[in-house]
Amino acid sequence: MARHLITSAIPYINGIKHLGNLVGSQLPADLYARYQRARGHEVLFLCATDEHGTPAELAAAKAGKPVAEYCAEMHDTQAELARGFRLSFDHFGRSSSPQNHQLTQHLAGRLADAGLIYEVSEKQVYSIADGRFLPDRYIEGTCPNCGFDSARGDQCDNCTKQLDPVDLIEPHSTISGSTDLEMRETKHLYLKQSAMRDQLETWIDSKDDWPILTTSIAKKWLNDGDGLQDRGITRDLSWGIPVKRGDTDWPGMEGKVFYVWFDAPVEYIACAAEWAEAAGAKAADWERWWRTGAGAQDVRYTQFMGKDNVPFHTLSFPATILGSGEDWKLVDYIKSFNYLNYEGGQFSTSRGRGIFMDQALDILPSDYWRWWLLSHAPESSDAEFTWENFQTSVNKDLADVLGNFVSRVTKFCRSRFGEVVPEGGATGPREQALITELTERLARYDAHMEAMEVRKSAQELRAIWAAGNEYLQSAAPWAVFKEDPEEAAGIVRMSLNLAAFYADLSAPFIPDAAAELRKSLALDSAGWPDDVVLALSRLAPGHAFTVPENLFRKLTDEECEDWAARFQGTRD
Ligand code: B3M
Ligand code: ZN
Repeated sequence: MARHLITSAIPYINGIKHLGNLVGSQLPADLYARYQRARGHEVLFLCATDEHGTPAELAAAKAGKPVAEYCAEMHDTQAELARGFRLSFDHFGRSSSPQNHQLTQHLAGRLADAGLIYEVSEKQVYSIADGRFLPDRYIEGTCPNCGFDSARGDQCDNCTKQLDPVDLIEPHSTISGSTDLEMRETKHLYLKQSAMRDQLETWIDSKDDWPILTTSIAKKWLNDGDGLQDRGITRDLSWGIPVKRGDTDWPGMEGKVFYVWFDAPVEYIACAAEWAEAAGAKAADWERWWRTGAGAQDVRYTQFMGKDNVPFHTLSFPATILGSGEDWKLVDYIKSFNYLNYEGGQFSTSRGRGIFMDQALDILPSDYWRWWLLSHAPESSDAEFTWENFQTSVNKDLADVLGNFVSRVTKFCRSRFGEVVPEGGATGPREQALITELTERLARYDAHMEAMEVRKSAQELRAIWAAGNEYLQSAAPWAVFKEDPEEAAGIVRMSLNLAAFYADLSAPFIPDAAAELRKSLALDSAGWPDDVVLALSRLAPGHAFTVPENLFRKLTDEECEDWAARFQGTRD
């Protein structure tokens, strides 16, 4: 039994996430976590809300609420939506937790002790109209790297370059829109990432199995300009983790907080501590996942994220934990994603364009979305959601292939043999051929799931469903029954076992439908088939079942047109 630590990028607290956010990290991480659990491995799957920085402050201001109150409410909302999408986190934490405060301050202290933090007195953008400094998202302008005109102070969304507010061309305040900005003196802490360049490069070079998307972004920023730049890790904000050196004050840093991207990845560790505390467990219980001295050298750690988050996970966060000189576990594999677009443009949180997690669940059960999103995951390139494609995929894959197969075999069995697995009939060449095909396909499905090839896994699963449909179609027990009820019984038994096989194999993608199917078939436990022959004899003659409700319904042209009109812009 292996041990898998799995984290998804932690979503910003600043509002309900859209489906593009969901498919870029949390959903594929859930697929992988469910798969590894089903294979019998020990899994710790963590996610949290990212509650600091300008995104949180700006969203709270917009909602007219104190930021702490806004974050607490939005955390609950996001947790509820995560449950709605059946994201199977072992813990959904908060980067504002006491554990993260403590650990972030501790790591900063260790970095300072190691000589990796220095103080810089620098001029920063100050807005006269707003009476404050303008860090990160409080300022926007044109990206000096690619010319994108709404680059934020900390990063360009278009080219992923990490920026400093002073880099922006024609900057303005996002609070007031004012361009009446001046440079004022303020002191900040910098992390000497440059000193760790070689160490980071050696580490990244050792990861020859990482996806190209991950390593190409890491290398790009490792070699950008003169090499890895040092990063400011503090901000003039009131909401966040106060700058301290361990638990002692940091002279000159009063009233400042750590930069959100400094504390957010630390939450991956702190979240494990939150998980242990919530479970009434001891420190040793989470440290065995995170500290190599406590057993984490045996852990396989996988992170999931959108491509814009890659620089922070391949460079900044490893710099923090390597620089601490402590025995923290480094990530083993980073699975990153491109973007999902919506009907010929981008999803847009600010313009309300596209489908948001709450709206999606209002109109259809989560399995419909999980299936489409995962089977169209933006892996090798950006992907696009269209209602037409969604309708086709739901109707063909879920309703016509899987749903129809289950419905046909269970209803036919009920009408001829009752709701019980029939006796009689033997396996012949037709069944042998099916078993051979399924054995090959199962091996491929396992290999793709293991490799986190999300689209290929979905394709293989669909092919496994289709193989059952074709078998049932050509074996045609309804026709055989008239001449040879014995033989028909054998076909039906095989088909009912196929349905059971599908319940297990499909669960990581469509957990609710799989659970319903298991319940109807009275399967006592969830399992993972190692051997197709054994798996297809799981339901013995005499085993009682009930015909399930239709697992999936078809989407009509009319409703898809209505939804397309409803989600083209501005939230209701
Ligand atoms: N909150 C950005 C995002 O949600 C950021 C990820 C943090 S991961 C430590 O895409
Ligand atoms: Zn740019």
